[in-house]
Amino acid sequence: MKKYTSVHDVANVNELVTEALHLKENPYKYKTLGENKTLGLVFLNPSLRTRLSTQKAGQNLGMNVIVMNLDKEGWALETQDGAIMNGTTVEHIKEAAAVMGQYCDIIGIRSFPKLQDREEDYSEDLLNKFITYAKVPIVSLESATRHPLQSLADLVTITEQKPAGKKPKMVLTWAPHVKAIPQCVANSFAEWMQQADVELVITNPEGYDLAEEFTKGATVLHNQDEALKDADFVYVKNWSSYEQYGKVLTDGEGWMMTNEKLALTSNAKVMHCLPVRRNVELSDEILDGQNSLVLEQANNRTYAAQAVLKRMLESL
Ligand code: AN0
Ligand code: CP
Repeated sequence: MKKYTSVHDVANVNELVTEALHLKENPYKYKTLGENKTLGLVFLNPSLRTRLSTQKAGQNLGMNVIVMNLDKEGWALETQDGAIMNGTTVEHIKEAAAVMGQYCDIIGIRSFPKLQDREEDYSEDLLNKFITYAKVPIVSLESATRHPLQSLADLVTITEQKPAGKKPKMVLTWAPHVKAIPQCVANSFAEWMQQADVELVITNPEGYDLAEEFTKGATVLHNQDEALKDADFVYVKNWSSYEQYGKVLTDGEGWMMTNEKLALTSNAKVMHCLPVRRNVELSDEILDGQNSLVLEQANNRTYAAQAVLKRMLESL
């Protein structure tokens, strides 16, 4: 595997999920595979889970891991081709990525969308330039439009938790938030669910429909109660508008997941990628209750990352 930026980079999704589950059983089985290999993790935005789980995944495979908070500790990065750099940017991505590629055998990068210009964000310019100039395998740690390590961990969790002998009904529901949040997690989740054996229903207020390239094949409903009926899993997530790009259009009153909403489902398991705003997106009673899978999802991040890194190490 030479890059991991979306589900389209995965030759066989089922095999990758099985690999992650095997690694969960035996995390140190390949502890010499990454010997003398360096994993660089580059962050342009905050992170708890991605940073720690991917670091741990590399260490479980015997890799040396370097973490760089490029936004705070690096030189201000220029990405524009042909830029006259007489302003605030100090270093061009051409040199920065090439240099990091010399120090690292595999690089992970996190770079959120700016949520100003839809075309710019959805072109994945920074991620693509990084791939071009670093010249080593690149793992997305959440880019402008997707979060594929999260989605793989989510699919691993669903595989572990799904009811036997039944195609589960999965509802991805929009939830309220206090600020503008990327569409990445929802886009990526929808894209991965198309490859899984689930019935996918997406529910969000009017004006919050995701881009069709991610949702085609799914049922999209603007009535949350109707969508939640008989759900086996509910994936809760906020995102800002794709249509009125990056905007928060409503305070989302009535969209928070509560036990009252859960009563409409088939005793659904509740998922969220974290970090979660308690009592805004999800109620305390759900997060502290029996139906929450949020900690299992976070735990599976390590084995999802390990499965991806193992594939990359094998193809170096
Ligand atoms: C980010 C997002 O939703 O894309 C990261 C989640 C993994 N969340 C926030 O900004 C709160
Ligand atoms: N879910 C997730 O990616 O969390 P972090 O932003 O803390 O890495």
